[in-house]
Amino acid sequence: MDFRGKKILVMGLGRSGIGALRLLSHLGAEVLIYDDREIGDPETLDLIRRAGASILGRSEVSEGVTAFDLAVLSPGIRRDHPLVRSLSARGVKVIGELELGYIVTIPYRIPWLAVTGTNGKSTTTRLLELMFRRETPKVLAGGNIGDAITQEILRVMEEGWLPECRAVVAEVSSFQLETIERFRPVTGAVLNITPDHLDRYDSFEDYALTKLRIARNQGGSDHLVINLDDPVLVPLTRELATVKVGFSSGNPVGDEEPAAILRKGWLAFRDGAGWIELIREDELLIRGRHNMENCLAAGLMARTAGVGWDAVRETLEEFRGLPHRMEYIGEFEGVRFYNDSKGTNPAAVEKSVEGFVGGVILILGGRDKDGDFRPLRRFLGSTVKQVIILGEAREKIHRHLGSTSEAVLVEGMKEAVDEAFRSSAPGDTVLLSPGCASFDQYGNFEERGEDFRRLVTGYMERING
Ligand code: UMA
Repeated sequence: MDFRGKKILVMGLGRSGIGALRLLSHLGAEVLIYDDREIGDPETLDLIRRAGASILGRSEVSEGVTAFDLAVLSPGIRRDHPLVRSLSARGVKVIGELELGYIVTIPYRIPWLAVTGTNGKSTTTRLLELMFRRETPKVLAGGNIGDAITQEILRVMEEGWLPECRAVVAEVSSFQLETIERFRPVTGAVLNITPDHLDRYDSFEDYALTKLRIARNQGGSDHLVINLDDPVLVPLTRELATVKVGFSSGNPVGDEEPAAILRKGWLAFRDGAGWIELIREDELLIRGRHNMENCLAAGLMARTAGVGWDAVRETLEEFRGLPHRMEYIGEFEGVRFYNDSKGTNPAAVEKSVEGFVGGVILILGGRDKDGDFRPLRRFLGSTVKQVIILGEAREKIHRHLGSTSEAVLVEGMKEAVDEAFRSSAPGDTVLLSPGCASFDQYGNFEERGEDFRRLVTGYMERING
């Protein structure tokens, strides 16, 4: 598509909107912007001015005075937003920022590898990017992981190596997949599907089917890496045209042969007719069954794109985890501290806790996203010796945990960390894995994780004098 001279409406001016605005203006489009909030900060206003764009008010978008050639939606804006509905009703084509990035790269024939799933997306995306990077610096990565994909595409364009780019590695969310049209990764992955974002979707099924849109345009020459242990995901992939490549860390639900498994402490991959025991679980720096699944998925994706075994193995050996995702903070008097602030739903907490054998002091809580915490009961008195529950959802979580006497309810992070230091003994693990959003007390999960890290390290320093 030639964007020159086209009138394009960018809706939402967060990370995705800014990426889309900059890319489109670089490609010669006339960009108009709409955001529900008033855009007032000087930096953003300066960016808009430099891009030659202008901001429209609600009525200017809804009344149809301007004939837009295209509208680009930020993932946080729902498709049933009144303005999106009015645009669609007027026949304006509406695509998401991910789709925009994809169509801009079509002429360059760069293979896209895309990771989705409820949990583990960012770790898997980063692992896959690092696997490529062992072989070439010319790999482009971004998406839901943080750097908008359009932003990265523009950077690579400006640096002049887009035509030689070996691969685009993208983390894609269900929100982004809602608004794709031509998006077709040569390799996709769906890591798992468990309830999340139920405030956005009509039902869990609706959410699950949105995730599967990653394979919507795939054909017989493309690959989809799937978790064969996932009872929701496996049946949904039965009719797909793509080549399915499965991994399993324990209990496959169907009869498909896995191509990568966690077996007797080894991460093993099928290679042709045989199996390669690539690396032992205890040689890795990251922990937990979910992380092993991320490693299997990233390894499989890399192999479909021709990355060598050495690159896969070396990456797995050296990877220390992402900040706020089972990030190891340190040890104090025999107690280890982990920051898993990104664990914002109960399923993520389960996976994180499963990485330990016992002695876990679990810090839970925050803003509830209609989560079901009852499955966590099975850990009480076994893996988890104490639960510290904070934030807005603390009463509900406590109820879901059967009002256990192993719980302590506190207001915020400071009290939670004080309590954790007070009640831990050598050999224990203090794990912040909240199972909730952070917005009751923080701007985002990063701020929450940083607060935890700061409190823990501050405590250690004070006591060490
Ligand atoms: N806005 C409106 N109307 C609305 C909603 C939002 O005008 O109804 C405006 C806001 O005022 C704001 C802008 O849109 O100015 C924000 O857009 P956005 O919510 O799409 O956020 P971005 O900053 O563009 O960040 C998005 C992703 N956010 C969401 O999907 C909610 C980021 O994922 C992603 O890193 C970024 O694009 C770059 O690709 C974050 C996320 O929470 C990490 N993702 C969810 C998740 O992982 O669970 C899906």
